Amino acid sequence: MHRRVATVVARATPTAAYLMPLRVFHSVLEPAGPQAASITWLWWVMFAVCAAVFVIVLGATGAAMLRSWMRSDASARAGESTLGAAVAAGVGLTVAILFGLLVADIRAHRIVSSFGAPSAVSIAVTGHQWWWEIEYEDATPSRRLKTANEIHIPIGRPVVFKFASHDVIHSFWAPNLQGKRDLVPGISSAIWLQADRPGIYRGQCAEFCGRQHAHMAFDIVAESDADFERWLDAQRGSAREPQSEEALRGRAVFLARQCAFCHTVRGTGAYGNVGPDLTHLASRGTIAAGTLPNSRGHLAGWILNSQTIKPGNQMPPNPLEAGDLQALLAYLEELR
Ligand code: HEC
Ligand SMILES: [Cu+2]
Repeated sequence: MHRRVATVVARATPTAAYLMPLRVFHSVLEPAGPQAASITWLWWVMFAVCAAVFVIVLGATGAAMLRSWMRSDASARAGESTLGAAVAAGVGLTVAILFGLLVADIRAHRIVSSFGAPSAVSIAVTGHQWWWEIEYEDATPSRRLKTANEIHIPIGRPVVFKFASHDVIHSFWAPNLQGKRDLVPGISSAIWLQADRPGIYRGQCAEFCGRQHAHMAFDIVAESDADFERWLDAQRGSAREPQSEEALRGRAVFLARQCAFCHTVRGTGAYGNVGPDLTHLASRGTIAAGTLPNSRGHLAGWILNSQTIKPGNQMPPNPLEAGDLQALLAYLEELR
């Protein structure tokens, strides 16, 4: 079932082809970790109780209509004596049901909001209009690393997410793994979550944050410990040295244009932080917060004029001469 659904979702959210089979349907009803499972459980409890109440109320209404249609005056008077008892039973049942749902709600909330075992992985997420800045924290500053929009986590271990916002209120929501958490400017907050099985879990900003709010998605890639550590090590490294003449020229273009004012490519002297860190851009499945697949053609379109793709975003158009553009693309594609 996952696979069939995955191809449907693929059209909506681009992913690197080799990762496709891992894409999981974006849904609260397909939980992949303990926090999401408790939310799903609560959803089903509410659904079952409300469905039962709905059927009972409709049944009682139908029965009452049928009786009033068939009854004589004498039986109407007899009915009045049972009316008080029926109302009392209804009120009692309602209170009991609401109390039961309250208990279920508190149970789910405790699981969702409790912090588990001390976790080795701590990820700071900062919301920007309209992308996600991701920083892996580490006690050793040189081992901290920044990336954007694609979050890797190990499976079977709790991961702490710490939230902040750079501008307006955003909301971090990966429905298969956790509930929503708002990113409010000036206020820091945290959640923890855990993924029990490998997969790519789509997330989406869930609080209207401006014109491109709908184009503010992210991916959580849950993988084995070994894969995760390999990924971390690769991401910690500085940018690769250009491997070809063309890429070398591309780096010169990158550094000569304003790109470096807004973007960081570690190891090159580009240390801007208005836009996403591009040190390992080519390792990511998508660009512009899940808006486009990370392919050469899409990158070219984005760089020339991102305003036609995501109007209003903070990156200005870059009219580049064809040779410079090709060189720049060759360089960016080497940033694995
Ligand atoms: C004024 C700041 C600014 C300048 C100058 C700028 N960018 Fe950007 N860039 C951004 C912002 C902000 C984003 C994120 C936009 C979004 O997703 O909403 C971005 C996104 C990108 C992305 C997608 C990254 C990802 O992982 O999603 C690429 C690639 C990129 N820029 C390349 C370039 C190149 C190459 C240049 C120079 C020719 C450049 N940028 C110039 C601000 C800038
Ligand atoms: Cu947002």
